Amino acid sequence: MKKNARFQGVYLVTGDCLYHNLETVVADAAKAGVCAVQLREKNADTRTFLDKALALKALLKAYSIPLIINDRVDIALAAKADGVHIGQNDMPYSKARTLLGPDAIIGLSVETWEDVEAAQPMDLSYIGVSPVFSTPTKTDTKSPWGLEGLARIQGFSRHTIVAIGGLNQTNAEAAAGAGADAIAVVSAVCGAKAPFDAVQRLNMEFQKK
Ligand code: TZP
Ligand code: MG
Repeated sequence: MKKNARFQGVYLVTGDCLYHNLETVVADAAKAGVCAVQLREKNADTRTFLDKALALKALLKAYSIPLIINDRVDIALAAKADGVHIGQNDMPYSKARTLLGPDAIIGLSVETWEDVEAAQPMDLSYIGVSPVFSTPTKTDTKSPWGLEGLARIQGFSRHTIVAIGGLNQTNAEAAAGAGADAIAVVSAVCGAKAPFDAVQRLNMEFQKK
């Protein structure tokens, strides 16, 4: 049960969109071929978060691209999203699985080697190796894994590996070479003038390896 074929290539995590609104960025990314979209809202109130989730759910349905909700199992349930991405301080995996059911996507961030080991028995859709490189998008992180850490996890973990943190066109190929099944990006797409082109180029770089 090593690889989940759903998580291959570029995975969009939403963030501050510099040039377009959220729905335009997500629609462009969907057209360019992301494997998943995670709605990440660190400051939104519950109603706003849910409304965005419902809008993205409707948008992504046409592309059969899964919508994953960051942190909030209640929002995932209310929006009938495809799953959640949880961190080490969020709802524990076992509770999330019980609440969401056996078919839900559940991704878990791993920040330490202990996290990687503890994730082994869990029925996860993927682990998020966080962060690979330090990034201004999220500053409350533990030490970056680097490409060496990513490769070490790839050699050990039975899970599909989504790399996140500081990934862009300059290092997507190296991340793939170190064992990432997918790269999750915020600023490389949300901060791009042309999100469609950004996803296409990331995919091309990622697939070079
Ligand atoms: N988790 C670990 S790093 C990160 C998250 C959500 C932010 C990644 O953002 P960017 O802009 O792709 O470096
Ligand atoms: Mg979290």
